[in-house]
Amino acid sequence: MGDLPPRRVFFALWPGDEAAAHLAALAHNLAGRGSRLIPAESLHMTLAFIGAVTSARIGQLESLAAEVSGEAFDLRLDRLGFWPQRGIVWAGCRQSPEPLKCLFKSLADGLSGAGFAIDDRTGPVRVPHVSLARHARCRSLPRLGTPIGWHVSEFALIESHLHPTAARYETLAVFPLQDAGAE
Ligand code: 2AM
Repeated sequence: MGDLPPRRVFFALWPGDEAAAHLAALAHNLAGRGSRLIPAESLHMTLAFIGAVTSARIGQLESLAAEVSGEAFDLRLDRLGFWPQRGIVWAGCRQSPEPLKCLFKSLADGLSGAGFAIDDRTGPVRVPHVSLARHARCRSLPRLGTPIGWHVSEFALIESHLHPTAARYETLAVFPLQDAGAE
């Protein structure tokens, strides 16, 4: 029996339907002709991109994520950005919420403890963001009037299936975050 092909996975926060619809509408208004809008059901905030792993290692990722401790929190996206090299229009936070930083740290510690490297192309200073459109050309961005957000009560392990025009994302497992004040 041949080796199974590697699977491309990452951990992410997924918006609820309402926030996703707002973000998709925003993307529609911002991105110019020729850009590739990310559909509402695919919008997400990546926590940690792992990349290609064998199926056997997916079980390991699920076990370490189940050990991650994190608190539920409200995420408010109140800033727009543009990365010209990849033509990405994104929404992010002026200031990262503390529970998001703690969640990332706890997950990153678990990953490095198990020998996984995080491949973060936003650079040494992480920029948590939701990509809204790719291949965009943008001269200027408006200020984001009303922040868009959602209550983050879980994070997920996602598999990315690459297709010629877009990726399709499949949720492999979700991991609940604790409500503040819960025992
Ligand atoms: P992006 O939206 O800024 O491209 C799935 O590919 C998700 O993982 C995307 O949200 C993507 O971010 C993110 N990601 C982060 N680092 C990545 C990398 N090195 N390669 C591919 N995707 C990466």
